[in-house]
Amino acid sequence: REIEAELRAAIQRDELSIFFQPIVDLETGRIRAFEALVRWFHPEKGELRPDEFIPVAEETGVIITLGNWITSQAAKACAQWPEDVSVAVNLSPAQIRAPGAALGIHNALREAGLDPSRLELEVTESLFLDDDENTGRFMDELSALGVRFALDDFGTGFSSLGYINKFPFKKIKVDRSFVSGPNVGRKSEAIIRAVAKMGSTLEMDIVAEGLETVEQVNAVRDAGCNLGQGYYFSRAVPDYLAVMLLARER
Ligand code: G
Ligand code: G
Ligand code: G
Ligand code: MN
Ligand code: NA
Repeated sequence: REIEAELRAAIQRDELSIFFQPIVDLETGRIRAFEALVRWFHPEKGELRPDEFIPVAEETGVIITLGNWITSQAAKACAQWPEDVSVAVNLSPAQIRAPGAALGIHNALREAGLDPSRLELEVTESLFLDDDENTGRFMDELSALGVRFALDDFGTGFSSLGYINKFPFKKIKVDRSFVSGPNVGRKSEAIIRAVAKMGSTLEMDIVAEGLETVEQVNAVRDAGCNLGQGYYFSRAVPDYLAVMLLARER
């Protein structure tokens, strides 16, 4: 496929870059982490969003090379931040199933000189539809090093309470469909509240995603979420702006 070759070349040509969106402590307002979000600045097509090329990368296997590169870049950026600020990287299912998957993560951490406890890996519910055993091994091995796992897009897939019970997640990211849109109301609020209660009992962080207004921030804080992410705080920004956001609050 043409886009596959283009994607491989794009990595070489430096057309990809990682942007960083802050994840904020809802009590203190301080940045606790940044989520790494990849962007492709195509010479002819302009800015391509991950939805437009991550699926191709997954189908063609390019995601392994691409994913290792992203983790590596994210770890290097994080190594420049204050020690209490982490970085979160999205993992595709294929990256976890690949032989030597954990090794790619180890290498990225070692190259960057980053403490594993500062890396968070985000996996979505759909990942767990197959391959339980590999997934468990991968997560246990990295958890033993101190890497933390977040269950992403919570509430969008098949119910994930079984995953929370079975796998060592430290964080739940409540999908933005619970924060804004047609399905937000008394029910969604009760669900967030229940998830947050469970999270605090299990000593997990609960992140509300897609926060765009102060009313939404207040609502999810009242419902018990301890972290928030969304345009209300900041969009994903280039690494030099991430550093400036951190400098401004310290
Ligand atoms: O960046 P955006 O804002 O458009 O992200 C869209 C989707 O692409 C999200 O679901 C996000 O998880 C995914 N995504 C963004 N960056 C990466 C990445 O580095 N790796 C993988 N596997 N998915 C990513
Ligand atoms: O699926 P995942 O959560 O990994 O990806 C995050 C996606 O959500 C990215 O596409 C990012 O740009 C987008 N996003 C981040 N904050 C907001 C927000 O406040 N509102 C909306 N609509 N999208 C957001
Ligand atoms: O660049 P970013 O990943 O933040 O954008 C995610 C998607 O949301 C894109 O499709 C973008 O056009 C759109 N978007 C960008 N800024 C905003 C915003 O402030 N509010 C909403 N609802 N959508 C936005
Ligand atoms: Mn994510
Ligand atoms: Na998400």
